[in-house]
Amino acid sequence: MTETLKGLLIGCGFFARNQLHGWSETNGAKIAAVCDLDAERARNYAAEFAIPAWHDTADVLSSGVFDFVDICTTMETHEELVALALRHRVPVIVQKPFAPDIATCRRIVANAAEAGVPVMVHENFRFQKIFRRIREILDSREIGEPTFGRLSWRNAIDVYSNQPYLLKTKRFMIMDVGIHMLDLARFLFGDAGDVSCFTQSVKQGLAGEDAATILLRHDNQVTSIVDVSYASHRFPNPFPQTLGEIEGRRGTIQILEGEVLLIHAGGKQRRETIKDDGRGWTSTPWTQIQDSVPRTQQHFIDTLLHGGGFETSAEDSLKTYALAEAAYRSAETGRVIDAKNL
Ligand code: NAD
Ligand code: 89V
Repeated sequence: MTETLKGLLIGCGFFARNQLHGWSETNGAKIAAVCDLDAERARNYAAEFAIPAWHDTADVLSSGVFDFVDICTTMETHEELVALALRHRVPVIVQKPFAPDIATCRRIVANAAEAGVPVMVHENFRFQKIFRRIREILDSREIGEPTFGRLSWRNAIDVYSNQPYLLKTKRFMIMDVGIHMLDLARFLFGDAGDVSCFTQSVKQGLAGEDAATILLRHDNQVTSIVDVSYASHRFPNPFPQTLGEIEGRRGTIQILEGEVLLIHAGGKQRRETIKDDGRGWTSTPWTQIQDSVPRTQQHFIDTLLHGGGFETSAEDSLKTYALAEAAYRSAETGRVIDAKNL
C-alpha cells in the first residue's frame, strides 16, 4: 500500500483555502498541520478542514513529523521558509512568485541542489484542463509545428480586496500574472531567449505596473506575445480566463471565452468546450484556477512517491522567472534582453 505522506501547510491566508481543498482530494498525502504567524488564522483553518494540529511558527518543521511542506505565503518570505525546510530535509512545494528577484531565486535553487531536497513551484495555470488539452493537440501535430502564439489575460476584476499586498507590489503585473503566462508560453512553445516588453500603469494609486505587453522569441523560432492587464473593461468580465491563439504550419487553435477551443485544421473547424471537474468547493469566477490546484498538488505528490521530475521544479521555474526579469529590464531600457544571459 502506498504510504500517505504527511504535510505541513504554511500560510493560512486567502489562497490557502483552495490548496487545503486540493489536499483533501490528493491521493497519497494529507495535511497533518497548518501554520501561520497569525495563530487565529491557523486555528480557524485547522477547524474548518479538520486538521489535527496548528502552529504559529514554521520551526515545527524540525519535529521530523512532516514528509513535505506546502508554502503558501507571499514571495518575500519564500527564501527563509524554503531554507528552513531544506535544513530539516523536508521536500517543498512553494507558491509563485518564487521570490522577489532572480538573485534570490538563484540562491534558493542553489541551496536546494546542495541540500539534495526537491523543491517545486506551485505554478498551476499549466495544470488547467484547457492547457493540458492544448498540449495534447500540439503533441498530436494536428495543427503542425507551432509558429506563433498569443496568451492574453485582460480584465478589470477587483483583485485587490482579496490580495491587498498587490496594491503595494512594485513589480506587480508581470510578477503576479505575467509569470503564469510566461510559464504557459514555455509549456506550449518551449524555452525562449530574446524578450521585449512595454509596461503601463493605468489604475491610479498602484505601486507597480498593471499592464504589460511582452514579445518572446522561442528557441524553436516561435514568436509569442504575452499581454496582461488588470485595467481592461469588458462585460461580462473574462476573469480568470487566459485567451489567445496558437498558429501552426497546418492550422490554428483559438482559445475563446467559456473555455472553448476552436481548432482549424484539415480545411475545417472543430469546437471543443473544456469542462472543469465540477468540484463542489469551487466558486465563480475562480473555478478555472481552483480546478487546477488538486492536479498541481497531485503531480507534486506523485513525483515524490514515484520519481520523475517536477514539471515546475525550482530549477525549471528559474527559466520562467528569467523571462519575467528580462521583461522588466527590457521595459526599463527599451532594449531586447536575452533572458539566458541576465
Ligand atoms: P495572504 O497574505 O492572504 O496569506 C499569506 C499568509 O501567510 C498570511 O496569513 C501570513 O500571516 C502568513 N505568513 C507570512 N509569513 C509567514 C511565516 N513566516 N510563517 C507562517 N505564516 C506566515 O496571501 P495569498 O493571497 O494567500 O497569497 C499567497 C501566495 O499565493 C502568493 O505568493 C500569491 O502570489 C499566490 N497566489 C497564487 C494563486 C494561484 O496559484 N493561482 C492565486 C492567488 C495567490
Ligand atoms: O492566480 C494568481 O496567481 C493570482 C491572480 C493572478 C488571480 O492575481 O495572484
